Amino acid sequence: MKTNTYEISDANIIIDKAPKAILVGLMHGDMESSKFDHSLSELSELAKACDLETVGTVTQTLPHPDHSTFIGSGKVEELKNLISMLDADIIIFSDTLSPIQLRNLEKILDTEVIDRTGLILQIFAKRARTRESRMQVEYAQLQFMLPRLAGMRTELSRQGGGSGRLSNKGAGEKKLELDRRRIEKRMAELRRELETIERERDTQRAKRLSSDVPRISLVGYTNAGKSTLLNALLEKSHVEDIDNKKVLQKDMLFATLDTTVRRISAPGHKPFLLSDTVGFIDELPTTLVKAFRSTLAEAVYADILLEVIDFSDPEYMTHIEVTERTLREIGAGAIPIIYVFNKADVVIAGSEHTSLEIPHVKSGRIYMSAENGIGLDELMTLIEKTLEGEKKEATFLIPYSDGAALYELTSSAEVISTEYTEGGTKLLVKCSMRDLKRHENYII
Ligand SMILES: Nc1nc2c(ncn2[C@@H]2O[C@H](COP(=O)(O)OP(=O)(O)OP(=O)(O)O)[C@@H](O)[C@H]2O)c(=O)[nH]1
Ligand SMILES: [Mg+2]
Repeated sequence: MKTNTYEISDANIIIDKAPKAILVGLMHGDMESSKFDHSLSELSELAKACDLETVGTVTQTLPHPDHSTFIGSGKVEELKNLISMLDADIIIFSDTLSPIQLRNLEKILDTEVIDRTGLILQIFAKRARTRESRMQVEYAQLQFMLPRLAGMRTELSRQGGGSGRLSNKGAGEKKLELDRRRIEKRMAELRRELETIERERDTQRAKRLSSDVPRISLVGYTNAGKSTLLNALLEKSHVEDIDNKKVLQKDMLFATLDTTVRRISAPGHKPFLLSDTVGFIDELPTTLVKAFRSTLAEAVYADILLEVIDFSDPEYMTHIEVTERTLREIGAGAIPIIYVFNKADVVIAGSEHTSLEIPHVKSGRIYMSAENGIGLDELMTLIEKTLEGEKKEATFLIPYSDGAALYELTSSAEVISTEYTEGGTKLLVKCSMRDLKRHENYII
C-alpha cells in the first residue's frame, strides 16, 4: 500500500492509496473476442479483489505468444511508456507467464509483473483466515514459486525478500530468500500439518455423516450468491444468535475461502445441513485446487449439490462448464445437482428471459433470487423431492457385532422388512445413496 501523509495544520492525515495496475491481455490462437473481453473484465475484478486500482489496459493480437516477453517487443516499449505516464506500480498479465517471460518483463519494465495465477494466489493469501486455509495458501504459493526459482537466486537475494508491492508477509518476505531445499522442507512440514488437520476434519465429518440429516453443499462460480443463499435460508430457519451464524456475502471475487456448515430447519420443511465453500473460477490454478482439495472435499460428501449460477451474468453458461469441470476434478462429478439460477431478479436487456416470472421451477432447476428471498420455499421443496427421488431399495445383511451400522441404517433409511438370520440382521430398506455407500460392504 502507498501511504501518503499530508500535514494540515497540527493534524497528520494519512491517506491510503491503492497501488495502480495496468492489465495486459493477448488475444492469440483461435480465442473468440467476446471471451477475450470477458477474461479482461474478470481480470480487472480480480485486481479489485486484491485491492489494486486498474488504471489502464494494453491489448495485442498475435498468432502465438512471444517466447521471451509474451507480447511483442514493440508492445513492451508501449507498455513501458504507459507505466511512466500513469505512474503504475504493477503489471498484470491475463495469461500464465513462463518463468523466463516473467523475469525478462520485470527486467525490461523495471516494475513488478504478475500473471493471473499469481494474482489469484495473492487474493487467497490476503483472504485466508483459518489456520488451515493459511497453510493451504502458503503451500500453493511455494509450489508456484518452486519452478520460478531456477536461475533467480541472485535476483531474489538482491530483492532482499519480497520487497514487491504484493508480497505478503506469510509466504513472502522470509521465504523468498529461502533456497529450493528449504522451500521443499517447509512444504513437507505444511503437508504433515495439513494431513493432521484433515484427519481431525474426517472425524468431525464422520460424526456429521452418521446423523440422519441430509447434507447439501453450495457450489458454483465465485460471486454467484452462494453465501447470500446460505444466509437467506438461515433467516428462514429462525435460529438463535443468527448474526453470528451468518457468513460474509459481498460483491467481490473469492469473498469466501473457508468452509462453513450450518443446520437449516425452516418451518414446514425437513432439516438439512448446508455447507458453503470457496467459489470456482475459470483456470483456477491447479496448485490451488490441489491445496484446497480438503476444503473443497466438503462437496464430495454431499447428498445433493446446489449449483448456484449468476443468471444475470451473460457468461453464465461458461460458468456452468467451469464449475462442472472443477467438480469432476475434485471427485464430486457423480453427485446429483440442483441448478439454482440465482439473481433472476436482474433483467438482462435483450435477453430471452426478460419475461421470466420468479420463482420458476422446472425439472431440477429453479430460477430465484437469494438476495430478495424469492423462491426459498420452492427451493427447499425441490431439495426434498430430489432427496426422495434419489432413494434406492437395497438388502443389507448386518452382522450382530456391528450394532452401530444397524442403528445408523434403521434410523436414516425407510425399513421395508427385517429378518433375523444366522449371519446377522437382514434388512430390506429404501435408503439414500449416502447410506448405500456407507454400508456397501453389507449389501447382498
Ligand atoms: N441482484 C441480486 N444480487 C444478488 C443476489 N444474490 C446475491 N447477490 C449479490 O451478489 C454478490 C455476491 O454474493 P455472495 O453471496 O457473496 O457470492 P458467493 O457465491 O458466496 O461468492 P464467493 O464467496 O466470492 O465465491 C453480493 O453482492 C450479493 O449481494 C440476487 O438474488 N440478486
Ligand atoms: Mg461466498
